[in-house]
Amino acid sequence: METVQIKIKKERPIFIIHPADVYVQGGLHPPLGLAYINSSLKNNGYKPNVVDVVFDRELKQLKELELDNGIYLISFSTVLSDRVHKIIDIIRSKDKNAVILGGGPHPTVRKEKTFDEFGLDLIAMGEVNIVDIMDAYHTSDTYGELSKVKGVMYKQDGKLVINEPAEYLDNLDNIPLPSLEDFPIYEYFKIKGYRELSLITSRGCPYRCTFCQPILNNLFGKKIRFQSPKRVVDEIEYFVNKLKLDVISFNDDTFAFHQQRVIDICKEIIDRKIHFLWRCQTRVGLRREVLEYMKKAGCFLIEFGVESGSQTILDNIHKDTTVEKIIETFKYCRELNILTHSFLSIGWLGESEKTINETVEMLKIIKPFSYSVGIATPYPGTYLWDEIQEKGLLINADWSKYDHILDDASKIVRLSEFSPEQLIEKKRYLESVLRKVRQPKRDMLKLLHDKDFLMNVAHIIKNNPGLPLRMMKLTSRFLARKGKGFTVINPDSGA
Ligand code: B12
Ligand code: SF4
Repeated sequence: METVQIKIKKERPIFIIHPADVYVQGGLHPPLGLAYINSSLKNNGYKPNVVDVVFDRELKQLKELELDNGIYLISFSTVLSDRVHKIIDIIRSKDKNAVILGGGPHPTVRKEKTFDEFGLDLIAMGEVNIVDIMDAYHTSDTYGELSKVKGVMYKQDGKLVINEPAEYLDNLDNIPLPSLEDFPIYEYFKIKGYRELSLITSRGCPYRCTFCQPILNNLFGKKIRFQSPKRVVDEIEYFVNKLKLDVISFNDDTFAFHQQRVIDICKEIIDRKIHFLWRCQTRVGLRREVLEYMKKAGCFLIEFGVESGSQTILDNIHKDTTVEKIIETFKYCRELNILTHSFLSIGWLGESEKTINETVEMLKIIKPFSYSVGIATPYPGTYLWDEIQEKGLLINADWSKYDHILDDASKIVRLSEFSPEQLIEKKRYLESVLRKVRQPKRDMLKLLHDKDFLMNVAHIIKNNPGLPLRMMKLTSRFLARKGKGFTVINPDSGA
């Protein structure tokens, strides 16, 4: 007679932990990766508890929770390492049977090293099947079940087991909507001053910028995958209506990679008469026609990974673009009244007085509406990281400094002729140039007179009567901060 193996299900409390800290965070959104995990678990009969400590510096929520026999899921980037240590210490001190799982960029790229660094029980690399993992922890023979789950590594009887890599999902339309509602979204709205969520409509990026790749390839595979325009707009419609959003921020690595798809998404938004404002991050090189559609569909701001105005630097970092394309794209945006944000960075291999001056010359032409100036940072898992390891250039592996927006990043590595102090000086210099050349008030005024924008806002107000007040508050905040921009809201550093 055939023997049937019966899974013995024991309910273990599951905690999804978002370890970010508003005081060291640039950009502020409920975490999408964890929201996707949350929805997959809920759709499969689990009842995860979300613990978002982003506004809880002292980690009071965790300290006050009764923790026993729990399974804890944490997602983190390198810069959050210190905080994750603290969180894990609290969990371990309160719950002797805790099972702590790590995923997201840092564990994915550091792999087995993360076991020693953080004392995790399991590491998920990239797009894993969370339900399979959780099922394994709810059966009598956990390790037997875990051995079948792709994309994880774990310790069994003190020995490291590395399973084969996860297969990437073929069809992104089949993923359930991210369960963002379980995160304190109203707190996020409150601190930002407007009702914004971020969504992601594609996974991966085929480019090979040295400071970014191959992290994305490791997380999401080499092939870029897209949600269909219909699914994208279904998701937009759901969140706009349910949460009465003012703004959506599309956080795809490069939202407009497939330009025809962007046109199709815009047409769908326009046809369905969904009114909201949106922004996205993408590369330069968009056709004017695409930008026209984007504008009509409510896009008011595009964040471009410009990095430098020196072709030498663009080539060194494998940006695969040209200064001419940057200038052209910014020109189109200005003509169409789309605001622009320019991500800039300095301190690359080959950076010199000459390349900084070339960047200054470009800034005088592109005049971005808002900007951030980062410092070349070798995030682990990038080509840049490998290169500096080989060349023995690393000065500091203190993960808390790994945020390219902050001045401390100057102390991680010396790639150029500039010392850390000189780099900070150059950063300030570029910022002062930007303050002189930009025309944010003019850009805003033009936008406030733009027919498409005004029509869109008028429709949004019908749904969201609180919007005018929020816009007034935002405008005064914007003016008080001399128009530095909307995107970054760190109340501590003001970064
Ligand atoms: C959007 C984004 C942001 C947004 C986040 C918005 C949001 N709603 O989450 C904002 C602007 C806040 C942001 C900020 C920063 N970011 Co960012 N960001 C991204 C970006 C482009 C997409 C992230 C995302 O949403 N992915 C989609 C979700 C579905 O994927 P995911 O999070 O990886 O989760 C999946 C799996 O990994 C897995 N998983 C994830 N966690 C876990 C946990 C467990 C337990 C398990 C089992 C599985 C699992 O399941 C998920 C579904 O499959 C990534 C690049 C990328 N493509 O990932 C960079 C990226 C994550 N960011 C990066 C950096 C450097 C930063 C900043 C330091 C930069 C800055 N100063 O602004 C800050 C740090 C913020 C912080 N506190 O961590 C780096 C991280 C590098 C590193 N080694 O850590 C990345 C990889 C970009 C890069 N190539 O350099 N970022
Ligand atoms: S920096 Fe942008 S274009 Fe370059 S690899 Fe990363 S996401 Fe792609």
